[in-house]
Amino acid sequence: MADNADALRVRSLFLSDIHLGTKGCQAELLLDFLREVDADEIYLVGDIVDGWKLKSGWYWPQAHNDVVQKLLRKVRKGSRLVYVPGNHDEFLRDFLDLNFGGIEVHDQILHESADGKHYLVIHGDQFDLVVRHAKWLALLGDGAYTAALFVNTHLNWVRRRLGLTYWSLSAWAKLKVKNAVNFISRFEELLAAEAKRVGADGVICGHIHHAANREIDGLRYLNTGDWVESCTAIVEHYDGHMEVIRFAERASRVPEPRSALLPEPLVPADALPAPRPAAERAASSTRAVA
Ligand SMILES: [Mn+2]
Repeated sequence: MADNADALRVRSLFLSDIHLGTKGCQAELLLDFLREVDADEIYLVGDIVDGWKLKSGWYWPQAHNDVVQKLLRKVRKGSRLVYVPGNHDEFLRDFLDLNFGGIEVHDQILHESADGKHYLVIHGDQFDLVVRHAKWLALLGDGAYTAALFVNTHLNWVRRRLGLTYWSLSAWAKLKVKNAVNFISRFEELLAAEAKRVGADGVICGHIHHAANREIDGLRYLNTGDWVESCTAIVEHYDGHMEVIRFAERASRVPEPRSALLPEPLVPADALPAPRPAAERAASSTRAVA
């Protein structure tokens, strides 16, 4: 069934923030990764194609085509493919709950793992406005929070129709590194809270290009990371165990320096909090594909 007899077979594979159509996309590494992993279900958790960038200048090399072909091939071989759009491919939000030749498109969806847990799968950009204005929204109460979620989505729809660009998280974060670190932790807390609100056991999201597998307030917070900088994915094994795969760390080819290419890293590595203790790291078990 697998393209590659030695491929790692997992129950589910979660990928986000690939940004096909931009020079920063690590399409070659992603192709290598897709050759090594097969999954019953593949979730594309947003910002797979960068529609905002494509509009300002067409960049679509063969490798980007190959990624699309590789994913479609997996569908033909029996994988279920669920596409949850993000802010950079929100043109797909006009086609929600449709099915294109075996590809399902949903704004958000619940994934049930092999061990019976429910995960809210959502890109996460819906919370940008709330994250940035969390303090005064908290003062205004529940209604303001819901309104901000609504405004966030519709404001971007209008911006897109007017040909404007999406508010840039990385540009905003660069103004102040401390902002970015705060943004990440507030984003993580909000997404975990959203999972709780919908009655799920955890959340699987993307958007901030920062892979994670940790517990927040009794909820499992999983972030798929990205294929611009970190080359990470989440896999669910057949026992329901979730794992972050950091492909760049084991790949023989080291990615070229991305300094000149956009999008840029959200937070410089040295600005991030110190690594967690080894025991805790083991618990969230990060390892490369064998
Ligand atoms: Mn995004």
